[in-house]
Amino acid sequence: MDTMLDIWGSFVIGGMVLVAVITLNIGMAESGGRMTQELLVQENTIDLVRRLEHDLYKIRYGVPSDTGIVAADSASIKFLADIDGDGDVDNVWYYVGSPDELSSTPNPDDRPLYRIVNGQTVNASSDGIVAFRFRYSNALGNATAVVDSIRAIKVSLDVESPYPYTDVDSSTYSGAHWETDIVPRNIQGD
Ligand SMILES: [Ca+2]
Repeated sequence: MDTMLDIWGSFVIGGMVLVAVITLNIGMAESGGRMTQELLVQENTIDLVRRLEHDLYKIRYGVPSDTGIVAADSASIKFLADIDGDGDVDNVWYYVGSPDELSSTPNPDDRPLYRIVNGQTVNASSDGIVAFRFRYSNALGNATAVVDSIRAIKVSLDVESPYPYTDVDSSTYSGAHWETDIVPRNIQGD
């Protein structure tokens, strides 16, 4: 019960901050086209970050063994968690693809972020991620690549619209940057 309160508490606080940011940006938007693009980018970013925070916070939740994170590097993370709370442990894998995999969009830099749960691609994102990075730290706050030592995960991402501002020029894209630190409760050691 405490865990659920923590999760919803962090969503509500995160949501309030994002609403404030969106309101500010609406006030500053110059043209209708630009505003629509920025809103779309921000909505996509919010959805993506919520999903990531929800999943990563649950690492090793409902897992009877000591295994939480299975593999981790700057572009991917594999972990065990009962992410949907149905009593069965799930295998979750996030990884960033390459821009070649989104060659259908005019933006030359956007790339997909894949979310694979139990071998099936669920909610794969093609939301205009142009940069994405996981960073891991141990109990002392130092960077680590040892999966058993990881206690916190920093996610940073840059998102751009898939299409340029057609009413301004053809090489400018709406952008948003996000960084979040996630401290999954169930990998803090005993
Ligand atoms: Ca499950």
